[in-house]
Amino acid sequence: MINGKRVAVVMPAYNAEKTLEKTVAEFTDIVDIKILVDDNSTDRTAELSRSLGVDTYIHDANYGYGRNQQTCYREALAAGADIVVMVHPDYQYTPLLIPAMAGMVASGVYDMVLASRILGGGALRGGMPRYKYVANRALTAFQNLFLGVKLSEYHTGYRAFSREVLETLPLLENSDDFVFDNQMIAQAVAFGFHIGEISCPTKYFKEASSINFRRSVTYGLGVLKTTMDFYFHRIGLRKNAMFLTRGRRVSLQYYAGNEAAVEAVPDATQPAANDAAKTVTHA
Ligand SMILES: Nc1nc2c(ncn2[C@@H]2O[C@H](COP(=O)(O)OP(=O)(O)O)[C@@H](O)[C@H]2O)c(=O)[nH]1
Ligand SMILES: [Mg+2]
Repeated sequence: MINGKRVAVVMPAYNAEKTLEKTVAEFTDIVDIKILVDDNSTDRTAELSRSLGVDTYIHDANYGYGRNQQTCYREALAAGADIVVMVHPDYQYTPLLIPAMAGMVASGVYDMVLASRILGGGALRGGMPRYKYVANRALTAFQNLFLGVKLSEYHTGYRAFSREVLETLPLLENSDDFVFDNQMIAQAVAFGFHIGEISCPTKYFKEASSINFRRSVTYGLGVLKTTMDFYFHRIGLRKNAMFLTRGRRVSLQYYAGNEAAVEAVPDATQPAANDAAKTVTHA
């Protein structure tokens, strides 16, 4: 709790077994709700998550990082969160900054907070590959120009949101892939939310990064497209559901009439039924 507001931390996970425990160990007691969504990992991420007392949801297929976040936010809203912080379970960003980020949202000054690896200048020292750094700076300059805001970077995976942001943005119109993160910032700008930044160190090591050069190029092209989608929408050339109030949003109605969507998985090692992981299907 901060300022009487319930804080949820959500972790979109894929094969995070080696780094999950270290990540969760840095959660402080302001965290009321802990959620992990396992995107059909091939390792023991979900079992470990459950044993650490984290509410665990398992996708019945590998739907991608964007779809994973849709489940994360839906479950955080369902659990009654007022503030939601996303942190990656790969220990790339320290969870020690969760209270600071959640506090900025709880203050009411910001609706959304990004933990920037560029502010403070630690990205290269933390081992960010040079080509990623250069692309980050160039894409950031490009987006600042077309989105009309001034952020130090758009590509961090460490963010905090107010409940209102998650209920308002049409997140179901976004990509299932990594560019989801970028689309979400463009949407927040389009809907007039106030975005704050905080500096954050980053660490690049084997388990913390699976995005290779090819996937980075796909992501970069997606960022360019997102920027143009935003711009064309804004000047009225081509409207895009991603930026419309009637775009599809994360909704708790998702499960209504679709009981098969979430099914409790019995687990012999967990006597209490509500401790069991749930399987989530997006069929
Ligand atoms: N849901 C989902 N998450 C993924 C997938 N691949 C990676 N991730 C998660 O996305 C986050 C970012 O990926 P990562 O490889 O660390 O990217 P990088 O740190 O930017 O190089 C990590 O927390 C991963 O667990 C996937 O196929 N599905
Ligand atoms: Mg990573």
